[in-house]
Amino acid sequence: MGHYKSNVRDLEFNLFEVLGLENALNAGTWGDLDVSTIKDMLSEVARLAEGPLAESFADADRNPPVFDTETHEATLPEPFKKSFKAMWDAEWYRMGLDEEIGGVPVPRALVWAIAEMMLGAQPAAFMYQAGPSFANVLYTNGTDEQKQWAATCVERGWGATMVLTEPDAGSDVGAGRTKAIKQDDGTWHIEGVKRFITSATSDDLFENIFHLVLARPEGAGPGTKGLSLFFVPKIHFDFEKNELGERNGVFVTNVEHKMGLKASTTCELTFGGHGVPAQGWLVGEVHNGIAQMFDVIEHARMMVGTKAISTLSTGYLNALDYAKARVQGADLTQMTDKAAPRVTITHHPDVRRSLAMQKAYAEGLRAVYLYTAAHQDEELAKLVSGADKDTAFRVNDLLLPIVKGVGSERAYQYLTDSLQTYGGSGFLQDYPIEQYIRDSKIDSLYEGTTAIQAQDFFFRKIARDRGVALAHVAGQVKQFIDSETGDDRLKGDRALLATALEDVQTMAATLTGFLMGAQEQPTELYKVGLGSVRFLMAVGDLLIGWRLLVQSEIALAALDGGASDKDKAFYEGKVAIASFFAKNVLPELTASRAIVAAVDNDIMELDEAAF
Ligand code: ST9
Ligand code: FAD
Repeated sequence: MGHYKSNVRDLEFNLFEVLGLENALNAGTWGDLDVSTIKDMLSEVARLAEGPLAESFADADRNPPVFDTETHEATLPEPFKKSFKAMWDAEWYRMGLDEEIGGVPVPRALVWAIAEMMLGAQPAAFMYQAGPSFANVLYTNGTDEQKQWAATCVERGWGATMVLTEPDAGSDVGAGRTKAIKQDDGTWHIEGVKRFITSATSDDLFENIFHLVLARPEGAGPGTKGLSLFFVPKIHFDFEKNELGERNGVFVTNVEHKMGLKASTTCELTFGGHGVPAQGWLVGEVHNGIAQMFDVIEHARMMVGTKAISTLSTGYLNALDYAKARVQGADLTQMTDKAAPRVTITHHPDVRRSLAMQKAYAEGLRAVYLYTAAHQDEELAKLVSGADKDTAFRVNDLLLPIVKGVGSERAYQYLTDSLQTYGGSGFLQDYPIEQYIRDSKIDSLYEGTTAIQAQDFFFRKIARDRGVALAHVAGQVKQFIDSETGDDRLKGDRALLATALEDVQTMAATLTGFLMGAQEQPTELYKVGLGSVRFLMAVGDLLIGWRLLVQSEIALAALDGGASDKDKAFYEGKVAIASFFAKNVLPELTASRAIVAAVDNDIMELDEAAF
């Protein structure tokens, strides 16, 4: 048995009992896909994830890729390549792609449920599998000819990268200096050095790699709006003859040594620095690079959040197994009786508290990412929240920084609780948790750091949206608070949720006040910057609390209806954990509200020397 523990029961619960996916299947959008096929798919992926995909997880960490400066290529460990091949050959990457490029239409919530398990088992392998979904972005944004290329990329199984970052352009993508020079034949020569590029070398996993590169055409304006998106293959390809050609002038010039996620190559990529031009093609023949690249980024941000959440889930399930078996100390009520029987550590209140927090965040965040995914399909969004197409799009946009920003921060935070559950053993490489922690730290960094997610959330997804999506989601929370189902058993928790909603709405109003105030006094904007991560995390807690209580209501009904013995513990766990979260976490939002209300600029006025 490998390190990875899936939670298929919870995925099924979310998809069917909570989101009611079965009702959307009748729309016909996804052919004759039915409930039993979906359940079969989930168990098939779980088998793959827990088995061959997870198998090389630790080995790939201990024997990371080796870079050869002569060939500009890295060698990946063989066991990792075997795991990758097992996943690739199963062709799950086709799920959700456009049919015209070889895809299979399925609901996005299912795409991400499947992705969750692969990401938890072997995240680096999943990331090497980006080719088909990046080809889909080329398909959506490309010219008719480029659409054909996209189909070829999938058919021939090419790898892919997203290429934004430069040494002086990280969060500030618009500071990028990589140039694009137009050629007489309509193609472009790209010149510059990019860094931190994931999967830019991948041994012999693929016959070719296509890079989606942001570069600035000569004479274009500053900032992100002056960037254009280019398709740059590693090896030239004659799409008419279907033949590989010469090496293009884009070379990997370094592979980083990292804290975790070591099997994933993180590369410096040099364009046009080796005597061969790096030839690129302008995507869609339009200069709209940042918007096109955000089609990739939105997928990648969802992927990163799901990766983090999946890692927390397997961390918790591993810790739970350990806690059930580890005997240490006596029950607290018998602490003075030195001869009292020794108990498993699950008997200790503090271990229970910690396991409950891990379970609440793992399952609560899963519920949030799947709710978000439900808004990536018109049919399901309508059923889940009554959102029309436009609202569904906005809700998805609103929730992406929660999935990515809150998912990554909370996963990392509570994985340290999973490690703590093991005591000193957690510090050892005999167990997977220390690697989980190292591998998941990156999730709060790439694809926009948490600070960037928080600003995106407030400035773009709330203020610029004029609060439309936020009001829709808050309306859904309010509807739940005001409903009577679950009777008295949920009354206290609903009251806690009502206070949390009010706290979040007040925080949103406070930050909006600072934003308005900035028209008169620009430094008021600092207050938004000082409060925005706290606000992001608070909204995350509100949504987790809400989705857990929705689950509790469904679980109570199932228990009242006489759940099978097999399901009873599952539902009881749902009820207990929702209530635990409501009582132990939601009240903290009242303190956050007070802190945000009292934000001042003292720290901004402090001389740097005083730090
Ligand atoms: C990276 C990669 O870190 C890490 C991992 C790679 C893994 C690859 C594998 C992935 C596999 C995925 C598979 C999925 C499928 C699975 C299926 C399996 C079964 N939303 O605010 P402005 C646009 S890569 C949409 O003025 P600034 C918009 O066009 C590096 N669009 O920004 C806007 O124009 P307008 C990642 C947005 O001040 C324009 O940008 N690096 C959004 O110029 C300008 O907007 C980063 O993420 C949005 N949220 O620039 C950089 N926001 O306003 C982080 C902006 O007219 N930095 N646009 O609509 C930022 O995000 C900055 O805020 C900034 C600021 C660069 C946008
Ligand atoms: P900086 O932008 O220098 O940030 C440093 C600190 O300052 C952070 O805490 C940040 O939150 C804060 N900060 C910066 N600006 C602001 C601001 N305006 N407001 C508030 N706080 C701010 N890039 C790609 O293009 N493609 C890839 O495939 C890719 N893969 C990666 C894989 C790995 C393993 C790593 C480490 C990075 C990868 N990246 C990739 C780059 C990644 O997206 C960037 O590292 C990230 O966007 C942050 O940029 P930076 O490292 O330059 O940090």
